[in-house]
Amino acid sequence: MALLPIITAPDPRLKQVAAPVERIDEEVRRLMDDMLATMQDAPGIGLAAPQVGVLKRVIVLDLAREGEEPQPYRMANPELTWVSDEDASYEEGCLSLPDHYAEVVRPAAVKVRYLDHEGEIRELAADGLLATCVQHEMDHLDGILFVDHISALKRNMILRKLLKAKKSSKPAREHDAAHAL
Ligand code: GNR
Ligand code: NI
Repeated sequence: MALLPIITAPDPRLKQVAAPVERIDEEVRRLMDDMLATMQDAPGIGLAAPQVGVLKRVIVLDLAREGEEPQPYRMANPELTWVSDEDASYEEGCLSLPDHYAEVVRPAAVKVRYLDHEGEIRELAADGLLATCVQHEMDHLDGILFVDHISALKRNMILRKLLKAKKSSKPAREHDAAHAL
């Protein structure tokens, strides 16, 4: 299993709509496994393919804590088949918006239909953090980040800081790279 580099905002690839997977083959299975390894290493509880630069409708999730039995979900072409009327608010983070957090309101419970790593159609009923996380991951497939659900004021504050962080870290990396030659 390989660790894949995680893209951080701002990046145009995080704003694009990902394409459905046509069939679950070895390539998709490897992507799912590499994404799970990348997510666990980060560490995170979910990861969407666009975050590793692959514009396919593939997400992975695992809410198990360290020391607990892993509970990995591998999903291709996930679709919401039901959302609750009731909403819930969670403080969300995102590996593509490092070190920034905000309360996001979403449906409290959902049902998701998807293809698993064997190409079987499955349906997951989720509530709590799992419901939040699966909706957060599915948003990535449509180019939506959690900051798109909060006020423009908070969103722009976070995006400005990330842009600044990117600008100031780039020359430093080139400098390091030059010395490594
Ligand atoms: O690791 C993650 N934690 C998290 C916490 C609250 C709501 C959503 C998430 S998903 C995030 C990993 C990530 O960026 N997935 O796209
Ligand atoms: Ni995210």
